[in-house]
Amino acid sequence: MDMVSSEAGKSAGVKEFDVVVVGAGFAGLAALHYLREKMGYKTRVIEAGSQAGGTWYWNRYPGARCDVESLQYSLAISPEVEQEWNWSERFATQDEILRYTQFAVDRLDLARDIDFNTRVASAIHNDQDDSWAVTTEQGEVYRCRWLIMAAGPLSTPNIPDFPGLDTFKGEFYHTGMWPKEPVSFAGKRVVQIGTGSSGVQIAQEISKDAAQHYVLQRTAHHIIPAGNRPLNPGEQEEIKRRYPELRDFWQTLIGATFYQSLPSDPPLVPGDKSIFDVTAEERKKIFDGAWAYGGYAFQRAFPDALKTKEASTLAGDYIASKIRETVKDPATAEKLISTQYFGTKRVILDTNYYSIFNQDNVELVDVKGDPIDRITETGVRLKSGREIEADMIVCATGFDAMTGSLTRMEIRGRDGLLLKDAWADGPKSYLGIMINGFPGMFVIGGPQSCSALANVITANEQQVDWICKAITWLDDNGYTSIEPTIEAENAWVNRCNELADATIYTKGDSWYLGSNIPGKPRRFLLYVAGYPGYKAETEEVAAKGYEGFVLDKARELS
Ligand code: NA7
Repeated sequence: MDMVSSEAGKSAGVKEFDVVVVGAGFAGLAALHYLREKMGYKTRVIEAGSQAGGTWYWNRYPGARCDVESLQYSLAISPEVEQEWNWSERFATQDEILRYTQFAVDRLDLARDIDFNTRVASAIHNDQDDSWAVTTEQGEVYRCRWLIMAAGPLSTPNIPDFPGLDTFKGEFYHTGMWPKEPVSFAGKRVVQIGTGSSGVQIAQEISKDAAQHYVLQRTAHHIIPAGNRPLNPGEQEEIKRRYPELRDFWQTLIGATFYQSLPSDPPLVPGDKSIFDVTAEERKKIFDGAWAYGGYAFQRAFPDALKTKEASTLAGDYIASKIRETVKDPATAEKLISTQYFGTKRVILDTNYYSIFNQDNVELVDVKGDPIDRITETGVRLKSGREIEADMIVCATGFDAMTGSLTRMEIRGRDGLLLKDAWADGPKSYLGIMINGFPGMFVIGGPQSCSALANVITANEQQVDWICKAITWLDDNGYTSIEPTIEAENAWVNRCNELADATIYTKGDSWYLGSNIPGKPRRFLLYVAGYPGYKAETEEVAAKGYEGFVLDKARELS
C-alpha cells in the first residue's frame, strides 16, 4: 500500500509515507516490523540516535542494567529473534541489550526504513486533509496520514537548574546522556547527585575507582537485591522451548512479567495472602525467601504491600533491618533507610549498593537536610556553607518522565493546538494512546498507559498491536481521521486517577506523579490496575467499533 504518495498535490522535497514513527526503541522497532511485514505500509522511523535501542542507547553509563529478567524482557514479535539470540545473565546489562537490539534490527532488516541521527522538531496536523507534517531539526519534512509517537517514557533527561552549573570547570555527565567514549573515575573526586535506579547502579562503579566518592542523596529509595547470576544450564533452552505458552502466562500477570525465572519452580511466595494473615515469624520467613531469591519476588510477596500504608510499612521495616545489618556506621545506615512508603517510588533492584558505604572513599551526603546551594567552579556548595571539591559531577537525576519527550517537540493538532498547552494542567489521554485535539496521532508508552508499570516491551507490543489494527480498520473502512472525544478522555483520566488513589503510589513523591520536575502538575501518570486489565479495556473499546472516538471519512489528502 502506498496511500499518501499516490495522492496528487505533493510538495517538492516532502517525503511521503503512510505512517511515520518517531523513535527506534523497542516500541518503534515493533511498530515498523508490524506495519511493514504484516500490513505492507510505507513506513519511516525517525531516530535521534545513531543506532536503534532508545533507553539502552542513551543510558550507557557504567553499571546500567535492566530490572526485568532478560528471558522475559525481549520482543515477542519475531520467533527468529527470540530463538536465535542467547542471553548470558538473569538480568542483562545495557551493553548486552543494545547488542540484542542491533541483532533484531539486522535479523529483521529494519535499518533500511530508519533515518538515524535525525531529531524531530515539530509535527503539525493539517485539518484540511487529515495529514501530519513532521519536520526534523535539519529541516526535512515527512508527510503521513498516521503518526506514531514512540519517543519513550523515560528519555528526556532532567538536569536540575542548579545555580552556577555552567561555571563548573570539571567533567559533568548525566546518566541518561552518557558519552560513547570511556569515562574514568580513577583517582578522581566524584560528586554523584541522585540515588534512584541509575544512581544506585552507577554508584557501585564509581566507588570502585574514585579517590573520593560523594553520594548526594535527597530521598532514600527502597532497594532490594536483584540476585543476578549467569543463566543456569538448561534454563534458557526450557524457556525458548516454551515461549508461546510462557508469554501467554506472563500476560495474565499484573506486570506482564513473572518474579520467578521459571513458572515450574515451586511458588516462592503465597502472593495472594494479606501481609496481616500471617504471623510475624511466617512473614519474616516469606520475606527471607523472597529476599534470597532476588528480583521482584520481595515486592510480590504480599498483594497488599503496595496498597495500604500499614502493609507497606511492614515491607519497609524489613528492608530497614537489612540496611542496619549491612552498613557499619549507624548514622549512615539510618540516612539510607527510606521514610517513604514502600512502593511509592519504583523499587530498585541492586547488587551491592548498601555495602559501598563501608568503604573509606565513599560518603553519603544528605542534601535534604543540607540542600545544594550552588555549583561552583570547583565543586558543590551546600546551604550550610560546606564546600565539596570535585573533579567530576555525575547527575543521576532522572527524567521528565512520560510527557517530556512529547512536550519538547512542537506538536500542533487540530486548530493549531499546541500539545504543551493542552497538557498545561497535566497530561491527558484516552486509553494512554490518543489525545483529544490530536487526530491521527498515536502514542506508545504515553501518560495513562500501563507501560512503565509493566514489562515495558510487552506493554509496547500490545499498544503496537492495538494501533496497527486500528489503522488497518480505519483504512479498510475509508476513515481518514480518529480522535477521542473530550468526554471519553476525561472519563479515562478520572478512572486512572481513581485507580491510583486506591493504592500507595499517590502517597509519596516520584516521577510517576511528575513531582520530580519543579512546576510539573502533580498527577499520577500511569494506569495502575495492571497489564491484563489495560489490555482488556483497550481491546473492548476496539471491539465496540472504537467507542469514545470520533471517526471522520470526509477528508481526502490535498
Ligand atoms: P529517578 O528514579 O527519578 O531518580 C532521580 C534521583 O535524582 C532521585 O534520587 C532524586 O531525588 C534525585 N534528584 C532529582 N533532582 C534532584 C535535585 N534537584 N537535587 C538532588 N537530587 C535530585 O531516575 P533514575 O534515572 O534513577 O531512574 C528512572 C527510572 O529508570 C527508574 O525508575 C526505572 O524505571 C528506570 P528524589 O527522590 O526526587 O528526592
